[in-house]
Amino acid sequence: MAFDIEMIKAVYEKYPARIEAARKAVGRPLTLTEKILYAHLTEGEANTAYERGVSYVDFQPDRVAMQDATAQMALLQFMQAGRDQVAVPSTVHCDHLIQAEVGAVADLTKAKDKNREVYEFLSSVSNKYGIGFWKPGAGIIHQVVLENYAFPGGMMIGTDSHTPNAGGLGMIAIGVGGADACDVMAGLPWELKFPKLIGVKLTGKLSGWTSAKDVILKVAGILTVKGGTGAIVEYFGEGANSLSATGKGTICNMGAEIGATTSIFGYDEKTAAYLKGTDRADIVALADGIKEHLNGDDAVYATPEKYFDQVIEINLSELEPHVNGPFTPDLAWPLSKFAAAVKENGWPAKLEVGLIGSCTNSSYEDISRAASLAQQAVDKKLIAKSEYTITPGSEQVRFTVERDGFLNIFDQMGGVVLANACGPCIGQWARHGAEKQEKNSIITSFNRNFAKRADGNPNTHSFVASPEIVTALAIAGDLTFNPMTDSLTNEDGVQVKLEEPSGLELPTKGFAVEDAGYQAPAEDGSSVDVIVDAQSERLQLLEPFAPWEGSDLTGLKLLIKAKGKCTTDHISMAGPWLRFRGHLDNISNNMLIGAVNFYNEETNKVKNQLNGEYGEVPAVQRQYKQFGVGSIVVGDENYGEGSSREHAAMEPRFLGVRAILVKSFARIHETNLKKQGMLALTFANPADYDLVQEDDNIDIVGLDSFAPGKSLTVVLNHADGSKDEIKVNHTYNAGQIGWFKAGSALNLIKGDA
Ligand code: MIC
Ligand code: SF4
Repeated sequence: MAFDIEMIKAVYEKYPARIEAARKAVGRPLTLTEKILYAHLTEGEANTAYERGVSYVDFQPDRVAMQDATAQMALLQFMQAGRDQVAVPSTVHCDHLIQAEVGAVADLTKAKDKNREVYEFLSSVSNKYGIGFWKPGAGIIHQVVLENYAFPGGMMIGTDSHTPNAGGLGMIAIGVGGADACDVMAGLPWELKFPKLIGVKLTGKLSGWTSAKDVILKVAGILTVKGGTGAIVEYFGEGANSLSATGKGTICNMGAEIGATTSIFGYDEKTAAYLKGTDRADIVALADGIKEHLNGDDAVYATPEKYFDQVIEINLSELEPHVNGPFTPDLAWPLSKFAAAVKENGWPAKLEVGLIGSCTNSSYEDISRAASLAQQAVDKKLIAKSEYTITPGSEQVRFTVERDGFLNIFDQMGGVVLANACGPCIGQWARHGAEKQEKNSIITSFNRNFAKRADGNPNTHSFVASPEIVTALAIAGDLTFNPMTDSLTNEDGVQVKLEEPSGLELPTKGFAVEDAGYQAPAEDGSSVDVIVDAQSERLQLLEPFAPWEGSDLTGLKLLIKAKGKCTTDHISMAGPWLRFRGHLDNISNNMLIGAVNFYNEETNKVKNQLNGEYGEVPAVQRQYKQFGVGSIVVGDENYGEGSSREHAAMEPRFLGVRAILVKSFARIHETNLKKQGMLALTFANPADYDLVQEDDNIDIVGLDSFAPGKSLTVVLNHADGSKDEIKVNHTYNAGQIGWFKAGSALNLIKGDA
């Protein structure tokens, strides 16, 4: 489990020379983001001044992390790549497949039994190829990575969109699809379009009810769910240095909700304290040696407008607690305005459940501050009106907060401790009564709140706030309660107020754990067998996708024109479908079932153009496949927002969809489509979305001269014999066009194995 100090040393050794060369190449002071990126160029890449938002650059990440729901597909691809061992330190974390029902112990036992086949597969592949394996119960990927592997100035990719959590410790950590992870584990460079840079200057200091979570809730309100697309967000200023390392992690984690490539903080005393607290003083010793490279240059932070593409300033001393939602994480309400919003919009004011923890907010600081409120509830004879759950992010945190008495306090307040796993955050929640689809409200300290995400009920209004606010609102059982101003009536009929929360950034007695849940791989895994049962409904070996046939694509049927928000949760739903993440054929039965059909405003009901009847999206598409008819999916803005799950790209590819044509894409999803050999296209004129009609037969013309920067033509042949010819754009570079032609990126790697 030990992090690789030799690897970190080797990374740091490269820093001075590389930073000097980079500074020379760009001819000006550097941001922290640029330093880390330039320090991680592949050996062959000359230091040139890369153009932000334009140049594709090859990087050499130091680590790869995968979680169980995405690792299955990543590793099924890696198994085809023809390598004996992974080329960089990599880990697998079993966290997504554990369903929350009654409480940690029972739920974990049940999950181990139900998911045995998948865990055995992941554990044996890890063992064989030299990958560290974190067993179910060990914790959620991002928390375990923060505690064990993240280091300042490092670069990591992870098959989960919240991988940026490690930015709290000064690492460039980026969420990717499994195919990208597969490349890096196979020793290939990792390609990224050089990002734009957003600077967030933090001044002042947090106090009272406000916490680090409120910084990102506020930023989400400013930038919206697509405002960070293609950009890295760098935080700096005295306010940044005042935040705990785990608080910084929370902010970086939720940068995923604004579509940012990643977010990052510089190395400071809080980083060092957390590294020491998690038994990594030797990293501190090394980092101190190259300190000046682990922050942006002073000149950059003095006049940030000159160096960042956009600058936002937030004064922490004036920041109010926020509540964001429902249904989207960027609908930001300062606490003082939230009660009125609840009333005006008719959202259910009665709060059913408050859920704290998850990968976003389960640090020692979060738990201790929430527990200070729970303790007050007990002392002041307040009975929590809502149900209340606590999801620890790792066994180390859980063990420590239990030792320090916090779990006992939650217990007295009626809270239920769930397993160290994703649970309700990803719809792994057997919420009793959810099937009745009643209108209700919940509030979480998680990061996402898309419709149906937590419990499958489209009428659950889910809000996001800090663990402190979640706890206070759960005690009140009322969304319109403002703990800063309002009182509550206790069991004796007395009016009482909750005092400001208080807590500790790090445990005074240090962290402790009995069994962290780590399994090291075999030194030599060549004799380890990986077994995939051909009859399995959960795992299926992959068959390569067919290469491009060499001609234009004509006569494509419109499968669906998706209206409005179409996240990866709409394209490939999680919750009950997580069980099929290792079986492409079976999981394809959820393809686009959550997307809203533009023509009838319904989900999972599209016109089958072969017989004119309406059917479920996967079934209609399977019929097109059966008859060898290609199809196309049309979508709106920020298509594929949210998760890194490449199933959202592989399912349409597998079922014979030939192209996805949208107003704009979310970054990870666009790359996932390209990797799987799919055409990912955008309307040159977004208004052309309106020209697409339900019965269209669609041609994509110009593929014989498919080239970087050159638009293609789409012909919409309408049912009445008329047609529209429109221009569509793409962002494929030469290498990516190679993936399209070969049928997938993997087909090319195999070729050179
Ligand atoms: C999520 O938060 O949506 C997930 C589940 O962690 C996903 C990964 C997945 O779909 O497996 C993510 O964020 O990438
Ligand atoms: Fe798990 Fe939720 Fe974090 Fe995703 S956001 S890794 S589902 S806890």
